Amino acid sequence: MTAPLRIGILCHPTYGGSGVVASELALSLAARGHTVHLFSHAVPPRLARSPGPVQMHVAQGVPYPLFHSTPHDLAIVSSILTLHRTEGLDILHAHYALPHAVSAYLARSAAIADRDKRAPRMVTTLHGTDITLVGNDPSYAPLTQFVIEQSDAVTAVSADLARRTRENFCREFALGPCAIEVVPNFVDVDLFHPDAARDAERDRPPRAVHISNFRTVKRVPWLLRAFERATHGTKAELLLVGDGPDQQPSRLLARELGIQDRVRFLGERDALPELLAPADVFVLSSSEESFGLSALEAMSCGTPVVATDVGGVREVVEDGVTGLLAAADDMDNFAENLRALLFDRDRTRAMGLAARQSAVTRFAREQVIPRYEAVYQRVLASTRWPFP
Ligand code: GMT
Repeated sequence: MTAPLRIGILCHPTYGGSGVVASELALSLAARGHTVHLFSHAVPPRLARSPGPVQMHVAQGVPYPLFHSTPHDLAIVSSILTLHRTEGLDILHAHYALPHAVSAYLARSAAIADRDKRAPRMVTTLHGTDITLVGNDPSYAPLTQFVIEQSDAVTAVSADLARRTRENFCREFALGPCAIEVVPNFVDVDLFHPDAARDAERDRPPRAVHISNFRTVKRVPWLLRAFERATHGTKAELLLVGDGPDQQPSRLLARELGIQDRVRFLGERDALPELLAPADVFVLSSSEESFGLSALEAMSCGTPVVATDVGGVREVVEDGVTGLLAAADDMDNFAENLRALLFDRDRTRAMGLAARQSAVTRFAREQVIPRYEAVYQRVLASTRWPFP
């Protein structure tokens, strides 16, 4: 346990991914005695259902006819400044480079302009598409690079993401952005537990489960085709949890493939451990995936993973031990892996035990949170420019 700090966390209020990581981090830091403020344009669902003592600042900004959309990222900067000028903040921790590292940079710059010797230090955590898809688009790339370079510390959720960030964004002359530290995502292994739901239906058909935001990168239509190939002529079922742009097209495709009776679209749910623990397999078919937080939550529930071998997925899922991986363009292999695990309960059980073990020993929340605290302590001890 380190000395209590005043920490401001900036994040997207998403149902999954970085919104979950930021909310769980905020709650864990508060439980460890830090004063934690969370800034977003809405309350992230994972925070909303917790009684933890995190102070939430919803900054939405004022709509004005000149604005095409309300700039809530600027309202977040003002909200941070108001708090810093009254109560003080030691750390600003931005999750997902855009726009949060930009907001943190602006808030820190304003505090420095105040000639405030206690201007907060700025930590940026890169999550994935902020580097691989959105952040490296020419419309944002120079800004992404700038805020990476201006951060007092940068962390990435996998070694693969750190490598890709270095390749795409690190310049020789910069002050130290290449020292990107890998701090992996984490899981509450008590909440995401194999006993989260006892399986009453002993004789039910084999079941796969998928959780995502149904964006193109998750390739849910591809998953439906692979599932059909793996389970043709069987009663195996697929539960799809979450919502997003590809949900409606996927419903139509399930009908077209004739699997509509075996595929259920559950929408966004809070009861994730109860859905993950009884499943035989968790499936993830992304074309890009820096980490795969849902796969880790499944592993913690003792459910092995069938996934595409992209990005940082192999740092989470050990091929042949805690799950099976296939090349992203190899649907035959993916379907073969899915069939192999869905219809061999002994093998699935053995891999599920290994998955749980891996989650507990490598990704438990208690192991990862101190690594963020160490980053905070390091940047606070640093005398790096531009602090007065
Ligand atoms: O871009 C997305 O689809 C969402 C994004 C996010 O910021 O929530 O997900 C990324 O961050 C998660 C939390 O660190 C990782 O578990 C996901 O793998 C990552 N998504 C991708 O890389 C596609």
